[in-house]
Amino acid sequence: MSLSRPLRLLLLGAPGSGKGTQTSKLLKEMSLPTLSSGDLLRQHGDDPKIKQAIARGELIPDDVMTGMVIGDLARRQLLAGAGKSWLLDGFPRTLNQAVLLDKELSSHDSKLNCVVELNVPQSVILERIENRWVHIPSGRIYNLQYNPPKVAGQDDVTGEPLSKRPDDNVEVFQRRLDKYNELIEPLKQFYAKQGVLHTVDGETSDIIFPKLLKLIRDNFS
Ligand code: G5P
Ligand code: MG
Repeated sequence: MSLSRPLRLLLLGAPGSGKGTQTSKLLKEMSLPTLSSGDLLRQHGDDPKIKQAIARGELIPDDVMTGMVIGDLARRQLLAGAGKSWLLDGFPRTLNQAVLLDKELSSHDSKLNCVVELNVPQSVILERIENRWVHIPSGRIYNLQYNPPKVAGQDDVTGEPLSKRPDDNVEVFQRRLDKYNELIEPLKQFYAKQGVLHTVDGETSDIIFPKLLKLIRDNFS
């Protein structure tokens, strides 16, 4: 799909709702720079305090996280003007992060123009997480039922070993979910007021994806 105007997209959704999965599906339809705050932390967050916070399911402080994301967008020259399209997954996830990002993007005339909440029943999510395996260097995601690797335990592209995320266990997952439920409403209100918030519902990523694609096609192509 080609776009007639820049798409600056944020995917919101509970842990395990499929933000990373929708990102990879979208990349098969269009070329789009993407940034997942979780991947960024897992790939570059060598600080033991960051590793510990992730393993406990706690959030990284807003100023640290915002600095990392804005730094990465700037390094990749995605802030260089209003003409670039890109996708954010997992950031912002607090109202404060949203305000800080909004301020930075406003100064580049490139505010988020499409915020999509993936609304998946939380009852179906836990099982997905227990069966998730990841290739940390690329961020590629697998699930033993939904999208298993071609060879058990190995990344499809590099053949390198897959890992379990330290925060993918029942106790930490519940903490992440509780945090999400506590923080999401003010964030949604912030973007609803700007007229850019959309919600797509579905029990599976295959049900959600065509809805997401249609939304983008109807508004940006
Ligand atoms: P992350 O990495 O951003 P979360 O908790 O927001 O983590 P997560 O867990 O990465 O989100 P997701 O990306 O929404 O979930 O879901 P996914 O990986 O695509 O899908 C989950 C699993 O389900 C996969 O195995 C997938 O294959 C499978 N699946 C997908 N669709 C289906 C389906 O239809 N059916 C089935 N059966 N399976 C399916 O953040 C991690 C931590 O980093 C820090 C925090 O500590 C956070 O806890 N962090 C931040 N801290 C502060 N501020 C921020 N902005 C931060 N961002 C990250
Ligand atoms: Mg993810």
